[in-house]
Amino acid sequence: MNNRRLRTLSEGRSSTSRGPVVYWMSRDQRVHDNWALLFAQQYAKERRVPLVVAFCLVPDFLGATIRAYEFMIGGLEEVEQQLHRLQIGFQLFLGGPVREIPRFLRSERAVMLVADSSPLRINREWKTSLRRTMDVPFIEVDAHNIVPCWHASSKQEFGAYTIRPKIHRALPEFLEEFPPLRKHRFPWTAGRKTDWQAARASLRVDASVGSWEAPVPGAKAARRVLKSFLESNLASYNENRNDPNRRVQSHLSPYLHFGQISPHRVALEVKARRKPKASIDAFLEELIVRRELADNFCFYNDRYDSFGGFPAWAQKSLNEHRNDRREHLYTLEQLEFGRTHDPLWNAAQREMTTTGSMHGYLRMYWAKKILEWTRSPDEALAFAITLNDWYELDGRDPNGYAGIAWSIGGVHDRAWGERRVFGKIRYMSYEGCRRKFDVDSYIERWSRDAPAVP
Ligand code: FAD
Ligand code: FO1
Repeated sequence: MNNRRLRTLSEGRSSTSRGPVVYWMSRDQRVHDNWALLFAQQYAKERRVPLVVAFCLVPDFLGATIRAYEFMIGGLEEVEQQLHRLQIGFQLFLGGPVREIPRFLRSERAVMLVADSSPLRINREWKTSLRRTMDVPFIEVDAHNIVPCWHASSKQEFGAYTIRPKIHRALPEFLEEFPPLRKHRFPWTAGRKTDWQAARASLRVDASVGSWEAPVPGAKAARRVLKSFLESNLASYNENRNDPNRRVQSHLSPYLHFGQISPHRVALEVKARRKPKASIDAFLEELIVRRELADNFCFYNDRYDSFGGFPAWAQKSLNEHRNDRREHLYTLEQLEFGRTHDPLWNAAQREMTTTGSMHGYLRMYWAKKILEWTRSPDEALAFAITLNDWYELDGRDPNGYAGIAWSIGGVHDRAWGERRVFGKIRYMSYEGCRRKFDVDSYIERWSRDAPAVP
């Protein structure tokens, strides 16, 4: 494995213990195509010791509702079954990693801790606390990005145009086939089957979000979704991806968010198709460049979810327009229930609340209108993040924070012509949407079928 995918968080002391290597899984919730697990197995094999995957189920996470947790837990049940067949242990903890992981390492006399990587603050704070207590080597592996985030760039990038050449230069080195994960020859005998009912009962999350059309979770389902995209929609992706009525996008983002499928695997499969080039290039631009740009933003900018994280030109311009008169002002509740004067916005909100996923093109319009209809850019940002993280199955993700910061705060964008409330932030209009797609059909679709939000 390419050692640039990992970094040492703590040297620790080497020990002669026969205890396991522990992979603390968090962002990359899959067994196959997972560089963190592959690295952990390689080390466990060299030491001739068992390998255990530990997952810490926290009772609440950044506003996630029961929908997101159900999707995640469904995927984790599959992880446990697959690991069992490979003689790799699985241990679920009901509680945070800062308490659970050091205890587990001590009780098992573990020889190493391996973690996957996420640029979100909560994940980094967990790691900072864990480092302090660690007396075995603690290794972080970027199993989510194709080009490891710390290797792609050493600073916050201005936009896609600055990170794109760096990523494209590094792809030949990193976009390689995965080796297989093997049946582990040194089984961990202390494990017991997980009580998933107890796990569900331990959650303290909002369960009142109403019924919805839940996608099937897990790695196998993710493969089916990918297959169907490759066969039916990839060919017209370039032409139709911005039309919310055609629904040609991959619908992979919830699986990617929870790590149930690796972006690296998706890229390999898409590249293998070879044709049509325009669609393949357009899709890989989103999957690799835009997605890894979002990770770069959160990795190097601690204020990725606040006004202070916007570029200086955007802060200045938005500040100059703070006192502009707003034609419409809505509360969080009015927005949540889609009670604005704009039927397109209400329909998009309904698509999100009923399916857990709004079409990508409308996400931009949706967030920009929140800027237009709230009292300040800070309030707009807070409302957009709250709604996105409550309802989107793929929410609570660097892509979400970057997408919202792009829409409201000009992140990764440039200054545009000055206008009321927006200042120099790029504007989007209802009429502009009309020119792009059949707005009436979209409104009709999401007013007719959608059950009411409770
Ligand atoms: P496809 O078009 O099939 O794209 C494939 C993959 O490429 C996506 O799954 C995603 O991983 C990546 N991708 C696509 N567009 C972008 C983009 N603009 N930026 C970064 N990566 C991208 N994405 C999330 O994953 N979670 C979010 O919470 C989220 N919130 C957003 C909020 C706003 C306001 C905006 C403007 C964008 C947001 N996005 C978010 C990015 C994008 O809209 C979604 O990733 C995409 O719509 C998901 O659908 P898909 O998987 O069918 O996409
Ligand atoms: N990561 C964990 O390690 N434990 C959890 O209990 C957990 C819950 C969770 C719920 C919703 C969600 O969207 C993400 C969640 N994650 C959890 C984190 C996730 O796997 C990612 O690391 C981050 O969201 C970054 O993409």
